[in-house]
Amino acid sequence: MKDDLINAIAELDEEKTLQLVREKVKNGETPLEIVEQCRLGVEKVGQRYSEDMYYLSDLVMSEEILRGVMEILEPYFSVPGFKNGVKVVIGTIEDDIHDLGKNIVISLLRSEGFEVYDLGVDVKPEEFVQKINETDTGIVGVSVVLTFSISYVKKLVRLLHETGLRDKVKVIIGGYPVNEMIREYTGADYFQTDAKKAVKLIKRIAGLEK
Ligand code: B12
Repeated sequence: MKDDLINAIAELDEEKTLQLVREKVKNGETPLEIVEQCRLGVEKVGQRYSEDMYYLSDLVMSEEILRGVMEILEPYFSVPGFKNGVKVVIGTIEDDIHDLGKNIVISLLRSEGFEVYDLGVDVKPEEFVQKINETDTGIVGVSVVLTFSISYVKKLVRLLHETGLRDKVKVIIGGYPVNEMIREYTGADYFQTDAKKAVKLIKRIAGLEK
């Protein structure tokens, strides 16, 4: 993978980033390959922020750049004419407002025909449970990017047990910090930090793929 796009984002060079994205699309790179390079770029922004090289305003800038990228790529995640009949409830957990990753996963799921209920950001565990009940959905995706919000995912799983829904719902968590340890801690069924693999996993859970 070439580093030009990763570096343009890491340097917060909006013009160069958008130009590179347009070029890459023209040259036949897939939207997912491009998104992955962008993700690595914003990861560098995050690193620089933790090392006090960048300020909060720079994180905001990286968000703006990534939104511009997604505007260019959106038409390539086109929604097909068919629905695959599987519902997914998805949202970013309580106190967390990071939604760029979640929105990428949603675009991909919709492009595969899933019916996605997007609860947005800062979603309380109770709201997830309410939506799962209301829509009779068997798959819930939870995005958690801030480590201090992880405990709310655990609370969501506990609530699913308490409301008798646990056996009917598969819980998949995703987001920058998640790993097997966090999956185990929260009681979720699966974790995935790669949007493409996440969609494959959800298709498998739904019985659409082996
Ligand atoms: C952009 C950004 C912001 C933007 C968010 C914009 C937005 N609308 O999302 C803004 C500026 C608002 C922001 C604010 C803050 N941020 Co911030 N932010 C980032 C940054 C740079 C990039 C995040 C991002 O969008 N990545 C790109 C996406 C595509 O990647 P992703 O989220 O990992 O998603 C992928 C996968 O994880 C997966 N996935 C995602 N969701 C889901 C869901 C499911 C179900 C599945 C299966 C898969 C999946 O698919 C995606 C595509 O591959 C990160 C750095 C980093 N390394 O992540 C810091 C970072 C996450 N932020 C951080 C912090 C501290 C904050 C603030 C607290 C800063 C402050 N002092 O106010 C606030 C918190 C606000 C809040 N209450 O949530 C820290 C978190 C540290 C921690 N341990 O919790 C980070 C890691 C930076 C750092 N190194 O310190 N931030």
